[in-house]
Amino acid sequence: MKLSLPTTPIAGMKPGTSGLRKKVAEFAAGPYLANFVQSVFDAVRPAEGFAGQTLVLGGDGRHFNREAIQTVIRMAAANGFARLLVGQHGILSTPAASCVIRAHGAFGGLILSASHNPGGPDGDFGIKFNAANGGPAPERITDAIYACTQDVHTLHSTDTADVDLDRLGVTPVEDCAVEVIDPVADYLALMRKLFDFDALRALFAGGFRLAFDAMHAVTGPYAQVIFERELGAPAGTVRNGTPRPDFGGQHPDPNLVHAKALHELMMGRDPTEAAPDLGAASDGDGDRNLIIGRGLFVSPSDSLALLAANAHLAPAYRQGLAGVARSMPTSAAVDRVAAQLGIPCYETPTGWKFFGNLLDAGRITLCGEESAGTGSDHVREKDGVWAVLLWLSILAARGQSVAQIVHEHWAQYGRNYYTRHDYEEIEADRAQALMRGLGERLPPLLGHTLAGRRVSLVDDFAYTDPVDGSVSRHQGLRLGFGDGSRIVFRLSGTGTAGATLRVYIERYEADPTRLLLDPQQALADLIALVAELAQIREQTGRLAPDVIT
Ligand code: VG1
Ligand code: CO
Repeated sequence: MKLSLPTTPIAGMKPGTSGLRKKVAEFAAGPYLANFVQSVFDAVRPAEGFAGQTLVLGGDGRHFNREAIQTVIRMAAANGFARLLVGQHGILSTPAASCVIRAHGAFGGLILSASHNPGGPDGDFGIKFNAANGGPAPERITDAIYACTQDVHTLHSTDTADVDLDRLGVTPVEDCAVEVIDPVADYLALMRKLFDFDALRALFAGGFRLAFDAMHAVTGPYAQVIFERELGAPAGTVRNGTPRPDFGGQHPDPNLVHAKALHELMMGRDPTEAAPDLGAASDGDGDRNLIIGRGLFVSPSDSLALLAANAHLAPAYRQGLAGVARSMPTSAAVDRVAAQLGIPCYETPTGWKFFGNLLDAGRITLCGEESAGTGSDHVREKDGVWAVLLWLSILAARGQSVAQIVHEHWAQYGRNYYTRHDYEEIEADRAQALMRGLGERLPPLLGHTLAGRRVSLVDDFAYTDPVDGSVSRHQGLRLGFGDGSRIVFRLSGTGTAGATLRVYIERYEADPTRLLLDPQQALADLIALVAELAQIREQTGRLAPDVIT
């Protein structure tokens, strides 16, 4: 029986960089989740309702995933959807959800994930709405959802029993056909179209070794099917491949701190195993990729540039790229490739939702972020496993090591030395004060010389979407120098405790004798300048960043 349940609005449900993320305890309390889900439906419901429409549903398997899915199933049915496609065991990686939405002409999807945030009962939970193009809702929609959360008074649900998420097949819930689907099938079919699986099978048959760390998160099933079953990589290629609600007690953020074991292995510091040819890892919901060659970490910004320069080696991109895009704090390495290729390069605010219009309009084929996200027009999300397949395709075609390819790239284009320093869980007030202080101190520096460089740009980045003209302001404080160096400050929009300050530092080097420095050394003078300008130690008490990438 359908139920209409009264509720009252709950404050603070404003979606951030990528959906709404809160502590599990907050999400699981009372009608919190239901209020948000109802608000999404209220915000996106067409005049004719959801009759005949399909909704895609799945998550990254973290704590509270299964319970949340049952709640959403009942609410989607009561709100009038005709059909629900739910990943078996409640699993759908973010890129796979995007793929399923597109493959089945769905109205949209709800993805249950807090992505790279910690999981488990004390960790984080999250939810985001993706539209019919398969991409994260643009700000126009997330603003509308937020407005609805402040005015939600009735929850539509049912009193039906839980759907068995482990068994493939269709279960009716009220008038809605709830179909539990294989979460890998559509995605695998798409990857087969984009890449030459025979060439990749030959690569592995020739003894190529990949270490893929799924971090006990959602990519395990995808990576096992694709790398081990389809491409013949030996068993054990995929590590930590079983999704766990607590991610095995680890933090599913593929960076050098949380993927330390993989990094040690690739640097040849694991006494039990020789370094493989390629090391890769993904995050909680499978949209990020970490790439490490034998003895060489590839920064995500460099990886984006390298993929852009070599994408034509994979069948899907043989015709070349229409254009590329990167988020503002991502290094300008890809800009150099775009200039060489004679294609446009767009600079967007942080967060995948800003790439959607460019992809839909066919203006770009490839895009990425410094935070280990890379993707293309095959879906409307960043895609970790796809990025590894593209890297493998390039390695197979060129027959060189990761290090050789990277070094040749730097020799041709020069190197954008790059680092990101994260200060996590700073008290929110202090972080705001620090940003306010910077907002006041930076503008008068225009035209001055700092660290031997002339300050040529100071602003708070604003973006005008070239497709729909929408404007997004306050996307990060930028300090640019005449020689192309940059420092960017912004506060994270994905955290759930306090505030995280991200400082992005970049410098371009063309001198062929100075391409192999340690980035922290190569950027030392700019890093010292950051300390002086931002007064991080004085304002936060922090002596060093929590994470350096
Ligand atoms: C971070 C990254 C951003 C990324 C976002 C979602 O956002 O910086 O580039 O798009 O996470 O990634 P923020 O606001 O914390 O800097 V994921 O893998 O959490 O969906
Ligand atoms: Co993610």
